Amino acid sequence: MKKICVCGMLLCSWLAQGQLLLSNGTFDQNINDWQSPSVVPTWVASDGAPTSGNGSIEFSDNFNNGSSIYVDSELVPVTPGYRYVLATSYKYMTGSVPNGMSISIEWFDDQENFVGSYPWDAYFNMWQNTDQWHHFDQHVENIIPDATQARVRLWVHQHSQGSDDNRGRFDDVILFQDTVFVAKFEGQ
Ligand SMILES: [Ca+2]
Repeated sequence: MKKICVCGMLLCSWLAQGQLLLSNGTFDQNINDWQSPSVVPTWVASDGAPTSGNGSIEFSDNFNNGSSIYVDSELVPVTPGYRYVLATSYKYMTGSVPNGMSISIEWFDDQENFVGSYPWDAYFNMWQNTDQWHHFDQHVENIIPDATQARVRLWVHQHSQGSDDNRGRFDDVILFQDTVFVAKFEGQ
């Protein structure tokens, strides 16, 4: 509970300063600005993480071949060499726990050419209580010199067998530029 409170304070602080890059990370009214070529996400009006409250995004599949499904945010401007905070709340429900859930950033240049995707180690702890909201956050450095735009990708990883649903719910997704300038580019 203490961690949730701290997170809530930080989110409120960032919201007040207008520094959040994603236009709709709280899903308070809808899931606008998020899309996916692989699944149809749904808006959950009656559930949400404690910080922003009701309104969250959910998607699922039961094509259990070990593949993954995802939903993307809109493209937002980022600055090469800077550090970013990547955070979200997540939840999985009894009877439809996915094989895994994670979050990553897709990086693009000025022309919207894809230039990279990482971090790949941002897998959530799936050994916590079901039917409860949990928090994940991580620092990510923009180490690609041409990466001036980015989008957040929310992942649900499917089981490799069986017919169970893999259902993941996300809320309070944050991409935020930290004040730390890193300037440590790939290959340098
Ligand atoms: Ca919410």
